[in-house]
Amino acid sequence: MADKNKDTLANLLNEDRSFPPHADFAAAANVKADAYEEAKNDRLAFWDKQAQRLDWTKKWDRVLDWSNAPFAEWFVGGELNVAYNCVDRHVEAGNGDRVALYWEGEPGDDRRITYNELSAEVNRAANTLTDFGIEAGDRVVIYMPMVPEAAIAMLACARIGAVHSVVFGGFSVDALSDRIQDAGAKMVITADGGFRKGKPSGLKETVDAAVERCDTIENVLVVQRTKQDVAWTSKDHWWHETVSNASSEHQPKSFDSEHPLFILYTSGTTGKPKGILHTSGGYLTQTSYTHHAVFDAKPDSDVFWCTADVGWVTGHSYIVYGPLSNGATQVMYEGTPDTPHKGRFWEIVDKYKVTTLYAAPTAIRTFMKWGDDIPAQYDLSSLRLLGSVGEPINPEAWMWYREKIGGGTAPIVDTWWQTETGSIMISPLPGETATKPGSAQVPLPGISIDVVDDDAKSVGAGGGGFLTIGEPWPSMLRGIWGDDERYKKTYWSRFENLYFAGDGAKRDDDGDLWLLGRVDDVMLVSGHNISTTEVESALVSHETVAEAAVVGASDPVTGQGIVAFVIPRGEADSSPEHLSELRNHVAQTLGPIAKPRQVMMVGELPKTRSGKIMRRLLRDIAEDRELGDVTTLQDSSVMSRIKEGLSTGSDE
Ligand code: 6R9
Repeated sequence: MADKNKDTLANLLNEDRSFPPHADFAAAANVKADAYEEAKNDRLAFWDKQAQRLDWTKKWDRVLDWSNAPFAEWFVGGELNVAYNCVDRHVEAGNGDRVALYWEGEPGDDRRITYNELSAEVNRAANTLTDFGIEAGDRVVIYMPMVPEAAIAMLACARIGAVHSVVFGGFSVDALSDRIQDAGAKMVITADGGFRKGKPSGLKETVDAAVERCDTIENVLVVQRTKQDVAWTSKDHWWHETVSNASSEHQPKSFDSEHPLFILYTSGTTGKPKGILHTSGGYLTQTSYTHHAVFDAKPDSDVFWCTADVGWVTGHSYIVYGPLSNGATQVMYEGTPDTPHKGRFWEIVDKYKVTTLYAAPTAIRTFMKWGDDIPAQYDLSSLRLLGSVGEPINPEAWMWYREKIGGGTAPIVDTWWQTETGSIMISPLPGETATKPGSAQVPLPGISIDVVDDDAKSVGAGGGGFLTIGEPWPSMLRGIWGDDERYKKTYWSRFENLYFAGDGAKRDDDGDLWLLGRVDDVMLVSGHNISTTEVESALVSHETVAEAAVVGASDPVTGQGIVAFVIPRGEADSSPEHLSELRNHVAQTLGPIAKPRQVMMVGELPKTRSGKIMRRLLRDIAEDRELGDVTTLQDSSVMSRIKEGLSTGSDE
């Protein structure tokens, strides 16, 4: 480094707004300040207590075995059935008539499924899987649109101890067949297609092509959703001709707490996707507890809506396992937010009187761009709590969410976690924490997080560095499927005895945590490590900017220069004066070191299916290189549109 800058990651952004929960919310909150104290006094006793939220057929002997670190075992010796916990026990408790899922199709068709009905359908599906020869431990790949059968298929696997691996319904033949092969799956559950952007979008043909390359697949179960024409092979079976005719009686077996529950592939930054492995008892304990604590879940009055796709970990933990283990009533929506019109989400909130909405910053920024008048046309007064996940939420977008969606009163929980962590790790407690726009704030009770420098030393208030997790947690990944060495190397080798999450973070003067993006994306400008998040948030705080992505492009003078890609809020103004104003705005907000070398106006940004900006591809553009791997893009044609429409402003 050119100068003696000691900070691992610069801390540039200051935010002093803070919003305590209102008194009524605080008084009725599920979890209060004493939980932190309790967990601090005895972390394992705290998790022992949370595991009792579930019904176990055999009690565990030990809460944690960490003797084979970094391979954890939680609730050792305990046995349970995950699907029983998510379905049957609510029926047995007398809540069979409660709606489990309000499902809304994109074209406007809808279904309501009670816990009684969910139980019968999960049982039928479990019997069908067994008829197809699926046994405990076998892998089943689920490649589905957002229909109730996706959740039912997951629960049916869990019920018989089969390991599901959900693959995003938008992935290509290559991506699907790689995952089937890596998991050694015996069966695929899919659909003819799903409705997206106003038309049927086929899935079956992708499965056909993938299955041709995978001889481990014996049967393919197909839900009929769009009724489009599909090719048929001897391995194919319609859901409505098999599952619908199966018995609705099924006796659940108990499985070991450490029995594998699912594999979920994450792309990682490079190379072969990693099959993140999760097991049963610990995973369900923490998803159940966090849904209860972070979303203040009141199952007899709340309507919870997590807008994630089931193919993302967020859909696993906060559509399926967390909420259903708590007996929640939920909304599930098939389609895109702008079909048939841009008020679709708010129409759904209004229709089902949604109380708790959990969405990604990318969606919130898009709504902000579409304008305040759209949500204003709907009655959103049922909303009492809002959540955010997937990326840092810019303070400006946070304020908009609070004011325009939350009526200026609903608390916002900004929840940090990963596929690997299985459940939420850092978040405000909505009845306790005075929330700050843009900060995920504090580790949940029972979770130990630290921000450290290169030498693994805590950075303290005001410092920036690497986000790490100190102690094992119940829903942690148990490894990478088939590759123990890669697990150790990826997560446990950077710092001794610390899990390294790959994210940068800082602590503010109150000790609250601010996530700063992936450390791979950090920009090195004149010897200072500058996070993408802070520069992007500074840009979004300008009234003309809806969304921004910044990257470091190599620069002969400064090492790297900051190049910003900006989506305008209203009419695009790419005049040199305006672009220069944006650059100066960043310099004024964060200091001259963070001033972008160049600002480009774009119509869209390259994103993954869960809405994360793929900065690596923008770096290729900024450095005028050929594009790298684009297979995990949500929309693979976006890059050429961005390149065509570039309008640039800089001093040069
Ligand atoms: C749940 C999920 C994990 C990565 C994570 C981080 C980013 C997620 C965030 C956040 C800032 C938040 N991330 N939530 N960054 N604030 N509230 O997104 O899992 O798809 O595995 O991604 O997402 O960079 O490391 P996954």
